[in-house]
Amino acid sequence: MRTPLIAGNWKMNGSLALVDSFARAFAERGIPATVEAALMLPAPYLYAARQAFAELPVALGGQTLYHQTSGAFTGEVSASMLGDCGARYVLVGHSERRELFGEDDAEVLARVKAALAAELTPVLCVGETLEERDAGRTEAVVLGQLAAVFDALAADERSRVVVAYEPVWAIGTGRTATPEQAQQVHAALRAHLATYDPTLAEGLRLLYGGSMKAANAAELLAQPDIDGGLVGGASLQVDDFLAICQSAG
Ligand code: G2H
Repeated sequence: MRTPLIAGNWKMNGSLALVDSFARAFAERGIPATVEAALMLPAPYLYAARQAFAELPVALGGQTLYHQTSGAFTGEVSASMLGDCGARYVLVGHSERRELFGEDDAEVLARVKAALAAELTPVLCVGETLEERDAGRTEAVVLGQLAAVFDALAADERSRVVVAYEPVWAIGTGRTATPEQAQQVHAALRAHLATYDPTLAEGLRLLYGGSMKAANAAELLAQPDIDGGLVGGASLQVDDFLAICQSAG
């Protein structure tokens, strides 16, 4: 039985005031006990969120990390720094990082390993562009991105990763994959995971991301291989985010 995970990704949005208002809303309204909620925050807000969410059932996460543990890497943030500030999760390989900041599969692998070494749970993001989908290459692309990391991990490391499928053409566009399109890719991802170990495939959580919102979450989350959501735009409105958490319950 996989516990659904609804992870908000604020991207480069938000404020300390928004952190506080989310904490108040979670305290007043709660989420179903069967759902795990997480917020991937801009790094400067993590420590304040650690205080604000201390008594609340909401995990925190970073949106990126650098693969080195420390040193002369001006502007970068290490896995242990994120952990110090309250993060339990960290996104790795989000398409915006791959596209805008040139993170390739080798860098994504190094960052996943750095996260695991610091006891953070990496949320490995994979997804195809519209061009790749139209060329019939969806599965080749996402399974390639998955294998680039999973082939290089030890068995105990693989089981500590969460995978998020985010079709690039559905990110922030308002265009969502249909539940059938998403399920098809999730099933392919799970089948690939089974080639490493059927128990791994059974237990590992696969999130869907890409314009998930209160209005479409329930039917996406009802798919057998969709174990939660990585929610961008809709995670900035507490009503929407809480409604998505309810849909997963
Ligand atoms: C995909 C998703 C969250 P949105 O990036 O990571 O964003 O829900 O805005 O499409």
